[in-house]
Amino acid sequence: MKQFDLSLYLVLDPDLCEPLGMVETTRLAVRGGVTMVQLRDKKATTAHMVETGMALKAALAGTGVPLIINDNVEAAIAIGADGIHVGQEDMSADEVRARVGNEMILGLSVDRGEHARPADPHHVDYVGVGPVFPTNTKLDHSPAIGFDELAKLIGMSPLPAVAIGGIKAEHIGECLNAGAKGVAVVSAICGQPDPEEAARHLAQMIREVRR
Ligand code: TZP
Ligand code: MG
Repeated sequence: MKQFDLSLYLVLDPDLCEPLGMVETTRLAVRGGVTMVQLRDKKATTAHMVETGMALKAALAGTGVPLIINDNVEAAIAIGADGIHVGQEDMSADEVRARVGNEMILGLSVDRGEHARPADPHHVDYVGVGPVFPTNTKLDHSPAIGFDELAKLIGMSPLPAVAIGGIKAEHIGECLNAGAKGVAVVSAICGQPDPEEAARHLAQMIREVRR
C-alpha cells in the first residue's frame, strides 16, 4: 500500500531556498512538521536533478516523509524517489504510470484550464489543485481559482487533494474546509528566515483546524 500524508507538502524551488539551500531547508522543515517534499527545479538538467534528489533522499531517510520529483520521470527513477508529480502540459498520467510502475506515488496538477485533463484514479494517487491565489513563485500559472472553485475542483475527483498557490497559514482553514487533505507551499517555507519555525506554525494551524 502506498502511504502518504498530504497535510503539509513542501515544494522546493532552488531560487527561493537561498541561502540555506534545498537540503538544509528540507531537513529543518521536516523537523517542523512537513509531511511530503517535492523537488521542483524547472531549470535543472536530469543529471543535476538526480544529484540534488539523491541528497534530498539521504536527508529524508528514516523520516517517513516521501520524496516526490516534479516532471522528470527519468530522474525520479534514477533517484529511486517515492513519487512523481506532473502537470497538465507534461507527459500524461497513464504514460507516466507505465514508465514508473505501480509503486510510485503519482500526483497530477489540476486547474480550471479549458483543456485540463481529468485525473484518472486508476493511474493518479493525488491531485494538486490551484493556484488558489496568484503567486510570484510560478510565473506561468493559470488564473487563481479562490476557495469556491477549489471546493468545486476537489469535489469533481475521488482522489485526495492538496491545495496550492499563494497559501499562507491564515488560509489553511478555508483550504481544508474546501475538502483539501492538506496544503502545498513553496514561499511560506522556502523563503522564510527560519523554515523549521515556519513549518511548525503551518503544521500547528492544520492541527487546530482539524480539531
Ligand atoms: N503550482 C501552482 S501554484 C505553484 C505551483 C508550483 C507555486 C506555489 O508557490 P507559493 O510560493 O506557495 O505560492
Ligand atoms: Mg510540470
